[in-house]
Amino acid sequence: MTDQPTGKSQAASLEMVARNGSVLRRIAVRIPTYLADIRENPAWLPMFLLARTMPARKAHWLGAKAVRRHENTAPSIFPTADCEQIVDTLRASGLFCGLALPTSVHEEIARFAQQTPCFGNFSRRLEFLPEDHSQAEQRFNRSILSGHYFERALQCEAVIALQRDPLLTDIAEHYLGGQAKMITTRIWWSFPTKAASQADMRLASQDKYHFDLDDWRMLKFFFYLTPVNEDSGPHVYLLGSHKRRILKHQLTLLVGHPANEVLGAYGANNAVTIMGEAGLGFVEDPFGFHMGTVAKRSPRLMMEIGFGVSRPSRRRFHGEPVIR
Ligand SMILES: O=C(O)CCC(=O)C(=O)O
Repeated sequence: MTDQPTGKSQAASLEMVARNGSVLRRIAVRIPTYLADIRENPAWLPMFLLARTMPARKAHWLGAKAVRRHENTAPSIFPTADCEQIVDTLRASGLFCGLALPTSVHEEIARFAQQTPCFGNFSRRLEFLPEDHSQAEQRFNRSILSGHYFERALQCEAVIALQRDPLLTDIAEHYLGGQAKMITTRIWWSFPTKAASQADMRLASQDKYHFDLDDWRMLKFFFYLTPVNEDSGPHVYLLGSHKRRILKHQLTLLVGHPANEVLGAYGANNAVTIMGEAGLGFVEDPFGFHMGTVAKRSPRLMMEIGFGVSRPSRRRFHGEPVIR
């Protein structure tokens, strides 16, 4: 006699098949990017496999070198920021919020972004001016969730000035150690759109708590270049999750996990939603769980300057995945 599945057990196994299918799709969409990373730098693979485990991370942190002495540094555009206080806050909670870009700087970067064509959904085939977002959706016959500038970001002088600001290097070196080096510079839009595909949502990592594994130790500076409220896709960070990891999240290849699981493990009351005026800057250890949320009504323009401790990847420097 064979066991007949009950309605309940049938529903449970269908749910499991669906969940496994979605996990495989999430891994599959990133495989071309992972293969490109390994080809460019074989040391990326051990990092990717091990840096998610707490023992390997802790061992790696032991290699942090003393901070270098810099002679004749230019004045910072953040004259009142206190490096030591920011680093202490980062160590304790993983997040420091409260940098402010001078108006002239954030306006120059936003103007550059408005006048420069961006690439939709990370695809160089979907090129359009941000003000033409709706027409571009019609022209390409698909919803467009994000618009990236990739290497074009470096055509803007204010971006270069911000990259070179001594405060950013100072904070990165005091937090990550003397090996700290810049590994990313990105500017991108999050656009309100209807019916974004699951694949595009996955690539944009929107509405999904995840941690970053682009290097053993990382620090990211984010700056809002448009005002951000609950309707324009605010960034969310889970305080304290940069130094804890439940075993399940150390032993899986996935970096994104369901909100209920993440909030249950690291505390829903630790979730901070960051909103503010254009020019607001915050710094985070992206090993802590975080996410961008979907822009519901107004677009968000964001800039990131990231630091790590390994040789930067040319492609990852501007956040460009390999898409097929
Ligand atoms: O768009 C955002 O706010 C989040 C970006 C992000 O998740 C990342 O850089 O890892």
